[in-house]
Amino acid sequence: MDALEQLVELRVRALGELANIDDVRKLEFWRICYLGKKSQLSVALRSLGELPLDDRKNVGAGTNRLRVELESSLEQKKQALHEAKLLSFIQNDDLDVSLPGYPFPVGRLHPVTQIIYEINDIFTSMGFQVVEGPEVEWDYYNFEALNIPKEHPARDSMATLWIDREKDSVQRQMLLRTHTSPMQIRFMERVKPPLRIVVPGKVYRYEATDATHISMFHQIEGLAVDRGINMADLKGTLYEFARRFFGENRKVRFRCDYFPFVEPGVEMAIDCAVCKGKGCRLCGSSGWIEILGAGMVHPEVLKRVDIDPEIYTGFAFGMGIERIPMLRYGISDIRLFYGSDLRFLRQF
Ligand code: YSA
Repeated sequence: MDALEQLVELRVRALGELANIDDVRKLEFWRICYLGKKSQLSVALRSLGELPLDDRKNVGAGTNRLRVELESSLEQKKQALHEAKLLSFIQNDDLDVSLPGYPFPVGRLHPVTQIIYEINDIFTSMGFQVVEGPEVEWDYYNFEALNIPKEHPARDSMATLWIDREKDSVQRQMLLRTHTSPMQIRFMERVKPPLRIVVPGKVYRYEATDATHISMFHQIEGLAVDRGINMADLKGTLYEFARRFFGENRKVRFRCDYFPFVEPGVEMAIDCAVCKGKGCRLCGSSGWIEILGAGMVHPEVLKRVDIDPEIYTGFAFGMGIERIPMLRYGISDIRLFYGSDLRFLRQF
């Protein structure tokens, strides 16, 4: 039998056997036998070079044609077996296609992250740019440059977590930032007015926890510096934020406050969502919850970053983020955000 006759005989045998196969395991044996590396077809292809030149072209083309035919017959058979199996499942009632599938767990953003994005959106729509800064900070940026030198009583209001305090020199002491205000300095060192930024991020304080205080929380800093900025711009911006975030009907209160890096300084509070201003555990019976400190940027702070306070003025604010969703949804304890209780977190 010459090579071409052998191919014809191989084709009849292979397709005949394939037609009788009725399960996937046997199909794999068939594949190895007729298309595998040691199959008659592969050996024939490899030994083409040994044939006389005249036969080589015909036998080569025939072998390749047969390989393509066997491969496509294999695919068709696989598909047919698969469909037959599915059909038998349905006919024997082994498969109920109307059953619901397995639930696929989908993650979501933490409520505090969702709130940060929402606040960012409100301020960016008012022309503010979002920037971020380091959580491990130098004493200089966290305190000194903000008019809070060593031994200043304002340091006591921000119980600080220090890093390697003893080892470092006085100028180079490191800490976990107690507020986002250091980014005012860092940004104004690099960028000169006009400027408008918000800075969201984590801050740390060595504090006892209660319903409204925790030792790691988030703040968002705001800073706007330009010619002719005044207190009305600060109040207008914060009123607009409160109106867009909490709605028209919530009450907002401004009171004088002291921060060494502003002059004058204010605090802003919103009426308590839990007791509707009557007084409860969350608001310490006052009916109000303080959400931010703010004021006009102190001239000394501007001078420190080479901005002339005779030409430029600015306002700044620092808002505690966790207290914002507490006010909006009436959440009575700040610790719920970090308790990892999915029953709480899944509500947002
Ligand atoms: C003031 C003036 C400016 O021009 C700019 C910023 C500021 C704010 C200042 N840096 C600051 O941190 N003030 S603050 O100590 O009163 O904190 C600001 C807000 O953070 C508070 O109003 C409160 O909402 C939140 N906060 C403070 N301690 C907290 C806390 N939230 C949760 N847990 C704590 N322990």
